[in-house]
Amino acid sequence: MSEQLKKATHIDVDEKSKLKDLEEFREYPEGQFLTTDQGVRVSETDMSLKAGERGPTLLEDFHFREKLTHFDHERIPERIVHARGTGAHGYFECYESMAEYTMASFLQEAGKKTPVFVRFSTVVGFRGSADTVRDARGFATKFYTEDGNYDLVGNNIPVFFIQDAIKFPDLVHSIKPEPDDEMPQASAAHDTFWDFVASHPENAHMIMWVLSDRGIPRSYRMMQGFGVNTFRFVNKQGKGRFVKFHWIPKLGVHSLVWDEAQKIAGKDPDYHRRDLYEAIEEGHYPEYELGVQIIEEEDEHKFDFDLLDATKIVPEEQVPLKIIGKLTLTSKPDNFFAEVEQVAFCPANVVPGIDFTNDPLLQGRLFSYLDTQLIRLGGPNFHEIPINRPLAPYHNNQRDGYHRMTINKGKSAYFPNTVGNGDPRPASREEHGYVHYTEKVEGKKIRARSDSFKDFFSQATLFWNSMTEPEKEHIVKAFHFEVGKVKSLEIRQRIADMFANVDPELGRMIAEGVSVKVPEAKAPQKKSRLDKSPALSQANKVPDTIESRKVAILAANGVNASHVEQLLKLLKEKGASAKVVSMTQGTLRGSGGGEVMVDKSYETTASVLFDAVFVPGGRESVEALKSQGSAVHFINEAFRHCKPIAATGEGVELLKASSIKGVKLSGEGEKGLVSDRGVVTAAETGDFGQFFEAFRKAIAQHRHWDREKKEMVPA
Ligand code: HDE
Repeated sequence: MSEQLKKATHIDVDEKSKLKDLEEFREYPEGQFLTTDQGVRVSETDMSLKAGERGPTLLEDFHFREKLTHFDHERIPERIVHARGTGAHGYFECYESMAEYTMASFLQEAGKKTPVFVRFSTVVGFRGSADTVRDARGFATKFYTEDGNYDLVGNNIPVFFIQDAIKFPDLVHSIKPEPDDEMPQASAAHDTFWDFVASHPENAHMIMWVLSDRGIPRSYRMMQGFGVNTFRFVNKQGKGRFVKFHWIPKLGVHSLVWDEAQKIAGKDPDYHRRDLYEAIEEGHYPEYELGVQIIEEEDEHKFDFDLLDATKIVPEEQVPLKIIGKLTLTSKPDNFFAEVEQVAFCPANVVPGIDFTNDPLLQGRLFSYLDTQLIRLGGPNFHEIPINRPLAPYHNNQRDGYHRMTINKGKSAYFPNTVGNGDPRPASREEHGYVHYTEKVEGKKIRARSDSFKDFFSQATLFWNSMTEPEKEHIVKAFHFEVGKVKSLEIRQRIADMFANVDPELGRMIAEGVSVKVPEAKAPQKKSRLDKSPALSQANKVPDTIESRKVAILAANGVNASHVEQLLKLLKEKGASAKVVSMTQGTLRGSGGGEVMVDKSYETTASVLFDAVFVPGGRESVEALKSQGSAVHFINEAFRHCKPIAATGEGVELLKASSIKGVKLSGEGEKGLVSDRGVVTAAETGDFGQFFEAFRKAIAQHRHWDREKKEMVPA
């Protein structure tokens, strides 16, 4: 390689490179004068220039015109899907060299760090819709690598509704608000969507996932991500292998419950966005490991499904995950519009070492993203927008267009040329030129679907069989909600009939909940080779950590301040936190002296915004709480949502005064520590450390589904 070429191609990228690159575009207003867009200082911005104090505004007021005109043009179209989202900067660290499998530069050496920008999103809702709706979540990552930008544009569910991209407009039209009255917002629970589902049995597997707890994540930091489509790794020797991508959150996979999710949508529609940004601000940087499933080309046809069918997973029990690196999110964007709104992901943005497959869903995706971005971002130069600009230098003969920023030097804008010395010139594979994988393809032009794509139910059944009892119950209830909102009894019947193919029991339970006929039991059309895939159940993915969990402490005047203090200290040591919640904000008097600061009143928060509740002792405090409907409701609701609840000393009496039932409390015979299905009580506290450890374990468990049957608790 010539010295000149080396200079042109070699860049050093580290985890901070993109943030440094953005610095050139940041604007700091501190200590500055207000100016027009032309840099002219403005002397007056509150009054327009008029002909006389009571006269008409003059056209020559350039500041007025500029200010209004810019405002009038502030909006751009929202994304057609994934409109509601949030994003963060971070970096990816490679654990071990993957050179054997891929030449992707960011996967060549252990310890190599590459900057990334990630955008999480819901799919269906408009840009201003609530975060906690039932939906799939987008998980899109842009890697700013030495060899150009690589976008891994994934979802939190490993399969998709349809098998062929040509169906995407039909799917999206059916799930978006209905066209006559634009209802409902951010919800699939309406006739057109379920009509679509009933006509497309290939939806069955995805529907099982969306209606499971995966459809209502507790946090973007507690959900998995999947590339969904099968991609290809290609190594330096040109050898290709199939690859599936997985993100695995270090905090485990956790969800909300449906009643809670709906309430949060009103109490804090920004719940997931806030959660992500608060975690980053508090230094709880979200972390996800990258896992890959690598499949040799010779093994392509060894499975009982087609690897190119995006409605199928590759069970981890058949091809284990290889963990190859870690993503850490370390900073919020400085400006939401500039970064989160303007970022443009595209599955076709690949780098040498990563290639496509013939998955017909992927093939359509390769076209659609850039196409939609051309209109959303207003022309062909959106790659120049700071957040989209690669760190790798770019040189080509593309020219002009709206909002062109680059000033291309020289006379030639064509190839080959002699006037420009032949530059910019194509690079060989050795010079990191992208060479498409040489796959042999033959066939007739035909609009058809391979027979290998026609098994619609076996993996939906595998998913169902892999769920624990509570997870199954949640799915059935979700069907009752979604299909119960469908007005057409005929569509409801078609859905019950369709899902009887997944499991006759499931078909029966759906039918019974939405008042249609129980479908006749049918023999399964095709069975998956596996009976169960334990990797599919969230219940098998619970790490022993309470990092970044939020606990509410209910208190009033006369609270045992020492218990509050001890809990706060111990939670902090474990990376969790707590807020004191009371009738009004201000300061509370402690029982043995001292003061406790109130963080939130019942007006400004609710149990649904916490992971757990603690009621400290203090006779006067607990007597007050017992008479406060809001405090009793707080306990009932947390119990109904199967959250950990703890109480010390007189605090146990608030639990007794609430409607919770079916769990053993301290003081009923036993006065010491009692821990029963997530309710941890100690009427006589004794060793606070021991009490805390029981509470900590209950929080790490996240939810205590074995209490769910007691949901008669009014809340
Ligand atoms: Fe997308 N998808 N999609 N999608 N998708 C878009 O591109 C599309 C699919 C995904 O945070 C759009 O810039 C087609 C699967 C994410 O900016 C659009 C098909 C998966 C995001 C588009 C699919 C995704 C999008 C809308 C099937 C999981 C948000 C705005 C045939 C692997 C990215 C945009 C962000 C966004 C098309 C299916 C993930 C219209 C045609 C499967 C995370 O181009």
